[in-house]
Amino acid sequence: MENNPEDEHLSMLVLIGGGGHCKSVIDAAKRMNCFDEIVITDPNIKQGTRVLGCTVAGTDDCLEELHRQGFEYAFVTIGSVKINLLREKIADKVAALGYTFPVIRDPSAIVSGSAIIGDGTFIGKNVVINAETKIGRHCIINTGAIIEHECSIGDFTHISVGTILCGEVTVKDNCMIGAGTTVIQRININKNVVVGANSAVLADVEENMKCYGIVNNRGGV
Ligand code: JB2
Repeated sequence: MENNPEDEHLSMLVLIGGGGHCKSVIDAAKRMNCFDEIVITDPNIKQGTRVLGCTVAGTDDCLEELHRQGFEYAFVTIGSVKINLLREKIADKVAALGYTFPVIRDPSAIVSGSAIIGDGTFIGKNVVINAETKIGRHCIINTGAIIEHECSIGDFTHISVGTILCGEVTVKDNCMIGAGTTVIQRININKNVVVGANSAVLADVEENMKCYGIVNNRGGV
């Protein structure tokens, strides 16, 4: 499932978005030791600027030319603190240009051999992903998150730093689970949900909800 580079040929990667999340991804990508060249596109950072040793090549208008030059891999490094629609829009555009999306997984992460990770997903430092978990495309599983056995995470969902999903939790597409949240076992969180930082999710959450604190059957704090 992991769409990652073979050792034999030059692996060139474009990161889309040069802010804070990009730095986390660069650090992990370098530690993976499988990309020979990494550049960045960003409309708000001057061309030629270096970010952790990687050059800003220009705006997203460069993506077509970079692909022609041999950049085969791309990765959306715009994080988010809300619903991830911009990430989705950019991923569609970049896929149409012919790029392949790798999984970028920091070597410190512990990922079960029976877990399935979708293309374009980031797995940060000290993440644990346990047996038979499925994670969709273009997700962010950020530093120190624990995703227990048999969880299911949709596409473009962001599990923020230090979050714990207990066993058999489902989190659907385009969700943002805030830092330090715990979701107890067998809970279903529907699509487009935002859960505030440090919450405890004890009941299922309907789609398009924003919730925080102790999320119980009364739907709130
Ligand atoms: O359309 C775009 C675009 N829109 C914004 N194309 C490209 N190539 N880049 C775009 N950007 C760029 O994304 C902005 O110009 C900016 O440089 C970058 C976003 O950086 P920022 O540091 O504001 O946020 P972030 O998304 O890298 O990080 C957030 O998400 C992470 C997961 C923060 O909340 C972090 O604290 C968090 N860890």
